[in-house]
Amino acid sequence: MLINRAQFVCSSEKVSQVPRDAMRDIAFIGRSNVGKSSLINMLTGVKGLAKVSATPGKTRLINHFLINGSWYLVDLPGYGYARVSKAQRSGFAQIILDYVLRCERMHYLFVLVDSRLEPQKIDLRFIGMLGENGIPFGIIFTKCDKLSAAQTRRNVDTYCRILAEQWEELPPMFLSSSATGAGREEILAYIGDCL
Ligand SMILES: Nc1nc2c(ncn2[C@@H]2O[C@H](COP(=O)(O)OP(=O)(O)OP(=O)(O)O)[C@@H](O)[C@H]2O)c(=O)[nH]1
Ligand SMILES: [Mg+2]
Repeated sequence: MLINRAQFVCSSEKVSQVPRDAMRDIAFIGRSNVGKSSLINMLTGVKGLAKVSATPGKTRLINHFLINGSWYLVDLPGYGYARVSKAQRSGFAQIILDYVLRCERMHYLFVLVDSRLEPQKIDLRFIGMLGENGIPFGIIFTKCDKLSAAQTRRNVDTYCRILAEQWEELPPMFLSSSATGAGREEILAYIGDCL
């Protein structure tokens, strides 16, 4: 999959406002600050296409980016943002649930998890919810430039072990770094297959 053209189309406050055309969405979700927006910029090769911030909670809306005039990359708000109330933090915002569970445009979802951390409860709950609802998804481990390859591998193995306790079949998994571009080819090839 080659990306020749990437353009911002719209930010939606609600699922009722997302584009209504027949093109498909490939969406990115994960905890606030995990690197969703950075990954969209890395994949498209367009710096600043999706707004990145060191402060969690930057992306609050559903952002559609039209790729090659024929499908969309979708940047979603993060979950688990620490500066909201505890009740909100441990739950998933309605906008996320509406889009992920009910928006028929969504063709495939990538759940981003921070490769540096041990499996986080909120990610496991989110992944569990996707499984229970039959949502097609893969996992992208982000910020792989931050640890040694061996340590990243150990963390991914731990993740697989934890998931295998609940699931017979593990989802597709990818390692990425928006800083080095690692994972770009694999992720784009997989998206190409999905579409
Ligand atoms: N070293 C490194 N830093 C990264 C990488 N990806 C993202 N970051 C940094 O992590 C911070 C958060 O990145 P964002 O892309 O804004 O994260 P997000 O998941 O979109 O965050 P929200 O929109 O707040 O949910 C920024 O400071 C990025 O520069 C990566 O692969 N490597
Ligand atoms: Mg973001």
